[in-house]
Amino acid sequence: MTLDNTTHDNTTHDNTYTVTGMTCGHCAMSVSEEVSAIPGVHDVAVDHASGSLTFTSDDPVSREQVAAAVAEAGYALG
Ligand SMILES: [Cu+2]
Repeated sequence: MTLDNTTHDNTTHDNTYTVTGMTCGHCAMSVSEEVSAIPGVHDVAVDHASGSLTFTSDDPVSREQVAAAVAEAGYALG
């Protein structure tokens, strides 16, 4: 594998959202699993108490993609 720092964009993107309707750690786990399944997404952190959802991504991820993943878990973006 060749590392080419002149053409490869190593920038990671920070993403922050609010998820509504989560009541316990299991809810947070479900959301985390669905969001983690989005290609290029890493370091997903979900806190059910505050509703916070944060993750990093290799490429920009649209709100629609996140909303779809969260909906798959049974919740919605705030
Ligand atoms: Cu729950």
